[in-house]
Amino acid sequence: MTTYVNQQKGIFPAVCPLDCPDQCGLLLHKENGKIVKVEGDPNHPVTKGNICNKVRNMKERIYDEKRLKHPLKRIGAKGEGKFKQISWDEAIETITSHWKKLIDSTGPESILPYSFYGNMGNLTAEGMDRRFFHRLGSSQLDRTICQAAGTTGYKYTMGGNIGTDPEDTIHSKLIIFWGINAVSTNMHQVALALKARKNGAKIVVIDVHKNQTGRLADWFIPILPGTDGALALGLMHILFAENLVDESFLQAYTIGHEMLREHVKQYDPSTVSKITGVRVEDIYTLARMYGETSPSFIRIGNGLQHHDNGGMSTRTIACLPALTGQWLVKGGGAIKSNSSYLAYNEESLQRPDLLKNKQTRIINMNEIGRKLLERETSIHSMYVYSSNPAIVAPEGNLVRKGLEREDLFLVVHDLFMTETAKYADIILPSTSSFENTDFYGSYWHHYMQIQQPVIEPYAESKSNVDVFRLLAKGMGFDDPVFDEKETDMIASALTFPSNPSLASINYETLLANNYVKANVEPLFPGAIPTPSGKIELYSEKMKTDGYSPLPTYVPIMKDGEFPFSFVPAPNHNFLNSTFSNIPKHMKLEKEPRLHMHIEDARQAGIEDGDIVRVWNLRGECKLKVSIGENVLQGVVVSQGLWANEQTQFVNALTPDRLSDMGGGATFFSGKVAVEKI
Ligand SMILES: Nc1nc2c(c(=O)[nH]1)N[C@H]1C(S)=C(S)[C@@H](COP(=O)(O)OP(=O)(O)OC[C@H]3O[C@@H](n4cnc5c(=O)[nH]c(N)nc54)[C@H](O)[C@@H]3O)O[C@H]1N2
Ligand SMILES: Nc1nc2c(c(=O)[nH]1)N[C@H]1C(S)=C(S)[C@@H](COP(=O)(O)OP(=O)(O)OC[C@H]3O[C@@H](n4cnc5c(=O)[nH]c(N)nc54)[C@H](O)[C@@H]3O)O[C@H]1N2
Ligand code: SF4
Ligand SMILES: [Mo]
Repeated sequence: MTTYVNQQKGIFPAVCPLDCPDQCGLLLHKENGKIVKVEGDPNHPVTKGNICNKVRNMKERIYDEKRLKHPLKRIGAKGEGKFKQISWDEAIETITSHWKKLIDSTGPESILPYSFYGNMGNLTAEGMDRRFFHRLGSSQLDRTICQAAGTTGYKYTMGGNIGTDPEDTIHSKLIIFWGINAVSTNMHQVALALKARKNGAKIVVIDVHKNQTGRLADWFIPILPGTDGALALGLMHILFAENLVDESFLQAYTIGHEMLREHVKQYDPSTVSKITGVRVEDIYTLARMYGETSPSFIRIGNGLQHHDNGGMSTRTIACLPALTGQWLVKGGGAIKSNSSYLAYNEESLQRPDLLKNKQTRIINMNEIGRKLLERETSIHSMYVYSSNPAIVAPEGNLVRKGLEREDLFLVVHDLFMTETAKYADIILPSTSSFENTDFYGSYWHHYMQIQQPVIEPYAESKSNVDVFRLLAKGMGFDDPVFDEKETDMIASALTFPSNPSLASINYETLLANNYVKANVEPLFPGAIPTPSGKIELYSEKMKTDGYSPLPTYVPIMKDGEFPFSFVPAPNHNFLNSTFSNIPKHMKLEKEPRLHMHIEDARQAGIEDGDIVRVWNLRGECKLKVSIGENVLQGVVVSQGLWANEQTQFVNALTPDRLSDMGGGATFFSGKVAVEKI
């Protein structure tokens, strides 16, 4: 079946595996059995032949000399990075015999899986691994590091991850990028917005940092971190006061609009201006622009979600399109995530029945450092795959201390010797996605896609699916689910009548077409999957869950006595910490900077290009300052998760507090001091 691998030369379809909403269709050019070029599939309706620089240069990563070639066993001290080569047999035997002993002495819950979406393929990221850990009865991981707060908040309003079809946004006349650095993180939404702009659309960007996306805007609105909910409430105040709402939509498709109308009276523009740093006249202008322009579209990003109040902010912004009836207009509405449209049969893929109704404990991944250090939590072994917690997790110094624990048996499966792998007892080499079979669903566009292996596994590397098969064998699990072929796993995952959007998506249609669009029915009239079946401006469920049932502004936490809000966001040429070790990508990115307002710098006697110490009670790092007016006073921003330099380790400073909803991360709600060295 898998014929691509055997062909030495040709052009083969592929999917970008990275954790990026665009999920591009790719073409891999092969010569002499090796990938020589990666390009965007010109026929893919969303990719349209354009891909980002990161992935155009992907072959640098696939064939980087530093890729792990064999399983390794630690011979030096924890974290020292000294290892010796071992065989797969020895690796699996070492892991499973250790785990068997642990299960006998401290029980299966002393073992914790830790993973995220380093590869978005469903079999790789949440397939065979889930089967294995369910069968093992280990602790489970709550995978909250990315968009958990916003997902929960959006769901209270809209019922699920449902939003506008991005392909329709070429019809929009107003596009608001709200807390998203789309030029770097969702470039095809930018391409669609630029098309709309040619037809007269305005692009507004609301962000704490005037980065590439802000610079592209027709209007950039700077805002203070964590205050977006207040701005949205201020807009609602004006929309109601000036009769810019769509009364018939509110009547037909929402609940709670009368209460909301009263409730938002308190959020007058002058109050909101004081909270957000947005000028009163700008709040009026934006509200009137939003109320008078149709179709209007809001792209809600992760930036505003990574705060103490990220759930409520998202829930609040998600109310805006309902106020103006934008859900009925092609190209109107909002996208937080569209993943519900491509929801597949998780039970069939992940087999939670293998847990046999055991209630195992669940560890929130945002608290991993703290949890590894709590005696009573007693995690004795951690198995890390598709993630790099030593770099990406908050309270980074606690994470490193946890990983250093002499009594923690740590296994890491990755393509590279990551910062996390340096602490491992056993390291396993991973294939890249182009070496595997998998299926992919975007959380932004509406296409499901398939990947068939295009190249041979690199050296002795193995896919996540194959490693979990071996671990299952080693543990003595003879359940047939561990022998199921990838293609059968895909076929049954896509057999899911309860999601009618998948009607024309199955293994065969994917194989024939590489990508197939979901059949998405219009949201109205129909069933919005909230408890009431309507958009919930007032949510009884929120009240039951202990929140204000109406959208309400709740400030972020105090976080010590430090003067600056610290926003360490992603950068353009890395994907989280992925590519931060690839020379080409590092060169393109040059070095991390700390963006600081000119007035703040003047007061602290800091000049452009100075190296400063950025610190708080959690840790410190040293960064080169860029002075300007790209951030408001009182805010400093640095971009990128740099892996190799201890001094540029921004997550040493970030809090591991959980957000208001969904147990989400609060990377951007921390405070720091900045001083010249
Ligand atoms: N090039 C590149 N692309 C990526 C990634 C990457 O690392 N690099 N990561 C991928 C992943 S996993 C994700 S989740 C997405 C994330 O991509 P985005 O959704 O764009 O989220 P962030 O980049 O975290 O933050 C977006 C913007 O929010 C701003 N921001 C921070 N706090 C606030 C606030 O309180 N209010 C407002 N209005 N803005 C705020 C930041 O300055 C930043 O410009 O991107 C994906 N794509
Ligand atoms: N300061 C700060 N921290 C952040 C963020 C931020 O904005 N600011 N963003 C957060 C967000 S939104 C996210 S999603 C997380 C992301 O955090 P992670 O998911 O940990 O992301 P990466 O750093 O890309 O690490 C992915 C790892 O998976 C490996 N990998 C790739 N493919 C495979 C595979 O098939 N098998 C195996 N076994 N390994 C594979 C890669 O080599 C890489 O080392 O980071 C979070 N951390
Ligand atoms: S990282 Fe995003 S934009 Fe770049 S190729 Fe992958 S899906 Fe496309
Ligand atoms: Mo993410």
